[in-house]
Amino acid sequence: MPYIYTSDWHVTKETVFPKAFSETVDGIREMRIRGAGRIARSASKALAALAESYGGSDFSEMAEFLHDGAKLLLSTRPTAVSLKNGILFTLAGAKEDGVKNVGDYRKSVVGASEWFCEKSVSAIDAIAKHGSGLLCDGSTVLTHCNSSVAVSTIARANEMYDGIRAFATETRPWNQGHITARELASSGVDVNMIVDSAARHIMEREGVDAVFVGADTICMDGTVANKVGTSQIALAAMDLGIPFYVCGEFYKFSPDIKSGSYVVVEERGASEIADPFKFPGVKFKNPVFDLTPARNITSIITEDGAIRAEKVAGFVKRKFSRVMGFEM
Ligand code: RI2
Repeated sequence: MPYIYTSDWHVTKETVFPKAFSETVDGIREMRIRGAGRIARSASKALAALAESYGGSDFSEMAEFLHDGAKLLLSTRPTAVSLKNGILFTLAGAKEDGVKNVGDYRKSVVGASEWFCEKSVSAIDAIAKHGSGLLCDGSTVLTHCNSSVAVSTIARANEMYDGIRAFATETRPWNQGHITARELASSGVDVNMIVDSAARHIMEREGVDAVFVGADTICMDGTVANKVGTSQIALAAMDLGIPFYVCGEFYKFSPDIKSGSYVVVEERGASEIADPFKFPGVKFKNPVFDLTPARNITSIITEDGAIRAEKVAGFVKRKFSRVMGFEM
């Protein structure tokens, strides 16, 4: 295993962080900053700013400061591996290169953050290109939640072809589908918003040709953790013979999560579902992600092209060893 995945992130003392850093941490935790890609880039930029804010000259102290910051960021959203990968890609390079002084460390972290943010954004464009190529004039698609890469894919298809139609689930309880519907509409896509439970019916009656969703974590066995409800849509798509595509940039893959049973599924508060005081005696359960097995996924569209979900392990081995320069 590469050392970065066995790193022991720990807070060794009470650390005081700059206000802007704490605002990013709170923003991710409270979902003002959301979407697997955005939280990864925000965390990476926050660490770069933290490196720049360190005013001392003690390398070990700076390393501890950044690792305490990383630990705090990691605690905000437990499911999306994008967050962990964004942090690791930002901090790991310096250790790889044996950096030992404050100035070089700062440069390394800032440079790695710029590299990661640029690569993660260009991956979205590449996936949109590959994904839109799977559609044609008159295609009808369905998407769930708000994935920047799924939205970009549909918007690009709309630029390339005539008569593209989209259905966006509202995505309870946070209604991220409202964002999707607005984004697609402002890109000129003919979009309908539907309630989540209408997905199967719409797929069948409206002639949906393909489903595109994003990913929060892609396990080595091809299981995909994404917004709760995704796995039911995948099942319905399979039942109806409709291709189900997951859009996944390199940092949505997790080399150290073998299968879905190892994914920590975030559970959020009852008040996101309803006002608990209006339901005396009722308990609430609010898992915000679910797990779609590889067998229900047609393919995972990466920046390098589409791969079969069952082939994730080989892709990760090639991709991560090329990007990070280490053996798995
Ligand atoms: P992009 C979101 O999580 C959704 O699950 C979405 O599919 C995923 O992140 C990927 O988003 P949340 O933060 O990186 O809304 O494709 O809980 O934008």
